[in-house]
Amino acid sequence: MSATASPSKIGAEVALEMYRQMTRIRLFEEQANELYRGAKMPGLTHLYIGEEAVAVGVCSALRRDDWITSTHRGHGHCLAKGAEIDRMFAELLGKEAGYCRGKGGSMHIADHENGNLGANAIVGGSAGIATGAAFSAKRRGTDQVAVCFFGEGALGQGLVYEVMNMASLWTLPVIYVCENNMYNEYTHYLEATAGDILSRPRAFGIEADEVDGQDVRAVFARTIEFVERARAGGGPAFLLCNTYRYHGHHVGDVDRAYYRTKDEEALWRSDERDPLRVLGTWLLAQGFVDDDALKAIEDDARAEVESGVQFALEAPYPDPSQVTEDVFA
Ligand SMILES: Cc1ncc(C[n+]2csc(CCOP(=O)(O)OP(=O)(O)O)c2C)c(N)n1
Repeated sequence: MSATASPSKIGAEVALEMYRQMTRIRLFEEQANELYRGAKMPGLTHLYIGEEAVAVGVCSALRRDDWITSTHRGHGHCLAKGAEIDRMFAELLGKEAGYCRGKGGSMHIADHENGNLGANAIVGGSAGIATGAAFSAKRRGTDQVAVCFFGEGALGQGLVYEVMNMASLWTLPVIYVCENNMYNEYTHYLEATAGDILSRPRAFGIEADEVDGQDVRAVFARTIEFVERARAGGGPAFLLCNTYRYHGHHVGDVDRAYYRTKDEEALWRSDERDPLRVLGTWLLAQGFVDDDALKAIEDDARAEVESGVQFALEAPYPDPSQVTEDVFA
């Protein structure tokens, strides 16, 4: 591990920005849940609460012109890569001001200006897009890097292995970030994923490692190393982040006792594992902040979320005449 990448060397400015981003994501998601519960959002959504350190740790290691591809649980990735809260809410509510002019919704938010090539409702689907972006960067001779976020459920999809094979053969600048929140919908991953996860990328000659996905500093430090290596022509990498989703598979999955226990949920929500608490405790211990400063960050994020959702609720829907625009068949 290089000196600059060591978690203990991460300075106050970077750590505080990561805390701010994780807080924004947490509060955005809580508000998205309220929109669903208040029947103000069409359809449903998959909350990222509990996993914030993965998106923020990874995206903090990227440049704006680096790419990401995301999943059905993608709000955290979009925000961490630079999306604005008001346009995110507008997209969730199907409004014209949204990132896809209201036609994408929660599971299809793309934000090319910030390097987000899009969320994707097809499990594993975005692996091909990220690998293609990395291929494009290599062919054009840029030093951009692509990151592919996916849940461990995508490890059952053949596409992921086809593209890892190509990425290794062609030394592509792509990083596969597996967010193992332990459940594929309502099934524990050990019932669906055979053997050792890291052996899979390693079989293709891809450098692979795992980190505590609740510790944003650990995620950030390892990602920086992989990104620097990929930028310098060192090829693909695979980062397994062990994490947990606090809520159900989607917002309607409220009765979870038949597939996981309340004790397990409480353990992951504890001060020792909650990603915001883990970073907040570290910031306080380092003397970088006091309780008031953390509270101020939360207050600012809450105000941003409140004005963002108000903007979206009041924003107009697209005109019906646009219904066939941007439709490809
Ligand atoms: C190809 C495909 N198969 C099945 C589904 C239905 N489905 C949606 S989410 C999901 C589970 C995904 O689990 P995981 O990849 O671990 O992500 P997580 O929800 O845990 O973030 C499934 C099976 C789908 N969207 N796409």
